[in-house]
Amino acid sequence: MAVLISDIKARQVIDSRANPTIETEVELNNGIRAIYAVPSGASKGQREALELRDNDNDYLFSKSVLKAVSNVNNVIKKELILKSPFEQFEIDNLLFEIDGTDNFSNIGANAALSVSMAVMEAASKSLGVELFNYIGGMYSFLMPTPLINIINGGAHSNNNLDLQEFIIVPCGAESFSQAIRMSLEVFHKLKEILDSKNYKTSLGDEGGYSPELNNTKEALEIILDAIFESGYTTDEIKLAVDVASSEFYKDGYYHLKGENKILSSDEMIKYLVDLCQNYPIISVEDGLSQSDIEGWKKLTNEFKDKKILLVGDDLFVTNSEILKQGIKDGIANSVLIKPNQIGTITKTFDCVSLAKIKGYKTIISHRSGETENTAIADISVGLNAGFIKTGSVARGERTAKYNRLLRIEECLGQKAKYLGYELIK
Ligand code: 2PG
Ligand code: MG
Repeated sequence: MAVLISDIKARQVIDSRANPTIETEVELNNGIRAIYAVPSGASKGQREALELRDNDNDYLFSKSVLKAVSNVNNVIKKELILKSPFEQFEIDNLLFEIDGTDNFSNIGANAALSVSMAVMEAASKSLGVELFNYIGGMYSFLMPTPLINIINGGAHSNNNLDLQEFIIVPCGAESFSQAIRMSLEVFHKLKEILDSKNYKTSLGDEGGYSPELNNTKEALEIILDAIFESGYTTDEIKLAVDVASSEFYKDGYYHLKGENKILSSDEMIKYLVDLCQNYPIISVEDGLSQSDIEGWKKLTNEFKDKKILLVGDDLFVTNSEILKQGIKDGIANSVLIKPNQIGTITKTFDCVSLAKIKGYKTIISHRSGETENTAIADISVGLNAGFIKTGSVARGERTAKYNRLLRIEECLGQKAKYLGYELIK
């Protein structure tokens, strides 16, 4: 009997920021079922595919997704019933055809992605293989080096920190599980240090601490203290930042409110160069705004001899067309990959493939508003992506991904590789 999609049902559920989101359940005619719930960003790129919200002032602060739910149940479902779940490419193309635009501005990228991912998961379950194996087959072996966000600022917190994410990267670990162990130790030590200095240790949106520190350097210094006091060196644990600078770029200037600075593009580049000279930073994400392309060219040139990832998130929005242009312009050297920025898993893979062919590093990423779903963990291994960014080592929606990776590492056994710093050198 051919395996076919027999039912599709979407509903409204909750994300980690107490906002409504869409989840879709796909059922196959062999009884297999799979669910995917869509995450949501706070600092979104301007050119992301459309996240359809109802904008109904009287209901759930305008954030309900009932139109997206209805689009799955009433528009998409009838087109996909009796299709093979193994034809991911056709299914994802059909989603674009149903929508009629290239950014899902009709049915919503949240509606589309919920279906695309649930179909992929149903197909892998139907074959009885792990999702990462379904994605990458025998060739999947690389455990991602995690970028673990332990201090939250910017749009993910209500403190004064201008930069959005202060991250540790356990580059010197020998395995993914050792990388997690090191990160847990630093995370606990950081709490002790913050407590001892009477800073709040409440958690921000991505599970990192959200202390009232005054500026970027203070945040980096205190993380370094936590690394050293945990008995590690900066050869073993490096730092990374997500500047998320599009959030504070206005009228051609970078407004660092917490630091009370207004910087031109050139000054912002200098600010980043100085940071990287003074701290063991191996990755800078969205160092400049998505609209400051001339600045990006200079920034990339400035960093050309440094072993530092310059990551485009808002800059490329997981869109291979936009990435293609960026490669032509010679900007950045790495790309953040977020499936909900583009709306289907096929398009997500397109972007990863292009990046790899062109020598850009790939970091598979969560969103700040997450769900319990763990597919990005499997995607990171399935594609041998190299890196994953999925928040801190606290809060269930973040630990779900790390725990899934711990299971995958065990499942890969001897075959699992963790490259850490090798990926950057
Ligand atoms: C980012 C992400 C995830 P958001 O900017 O990289 O960390 O945040 O989901 O809010 O866009
Ligand atoms: Mg980002």
